[in-house]
Amino acid sequence: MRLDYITIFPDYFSALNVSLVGKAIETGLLGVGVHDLRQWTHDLHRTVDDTPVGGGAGMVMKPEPWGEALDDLLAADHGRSCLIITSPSGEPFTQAQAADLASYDRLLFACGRYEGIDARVAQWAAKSVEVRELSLGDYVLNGGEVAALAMTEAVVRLLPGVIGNPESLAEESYSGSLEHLLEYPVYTKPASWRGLDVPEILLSGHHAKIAQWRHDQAEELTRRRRPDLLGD
Ligand code: J9N
Repeated sequence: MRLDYITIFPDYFSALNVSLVGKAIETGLLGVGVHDLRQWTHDLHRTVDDTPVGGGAGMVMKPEPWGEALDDLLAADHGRSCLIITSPSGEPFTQAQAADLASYDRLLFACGRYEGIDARVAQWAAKSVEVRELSLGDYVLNGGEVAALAMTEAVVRLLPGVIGNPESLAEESYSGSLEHLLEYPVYTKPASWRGLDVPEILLSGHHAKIAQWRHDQAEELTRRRRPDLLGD
């Protein structure tokens, strides 16, 4: 998979060289490009923003640098591509979105700042590439960089060969068999630590009873923290 990011803060993306994503880059499973939006400006001050037409607070990102950046980065054919525009007004990014995006050959993230990118940029881009406006969640960030990094990690770990043991993917919250439940609590050794004991059932060796206990725990936790996931 090929990943490109357009941003005015390229330094955020040094985090991509760490951990699983970093490994995937090293092994050639991933190709990454980080692009400073200001390289597509032409004025002395490398201006990327302007005041909103119609009035209002804050600044809006100008369409011209984005247009030129996308012209350049979409010029070559990279296979099935999706342009992702991170925005608090986007569709919610979910595990299902992550799984879907993992099937693309190329993802291009447009990371906005200020009050957003002039709406014509998404309109123009949609003439030549699939565009998704996605939100990381119902809170406001200063820019799209952190959202793009979070989405990247959620997608990349689903690519074949990135996670050593695919079973660990199937068992977790929001996917596979426990689709609508949070994960049950987990323990490791020692069996007793600072006066706190691992639940006895987990030491019993009764696999069916352990599976039942975990399911009950997951259900109770979900009822308490995320009743919206149960839908009843
Ligand atoms: N979920 C989400 C995205 C954002 C952004 S993108 C660009 C600025 C703010 N905030 N929250």
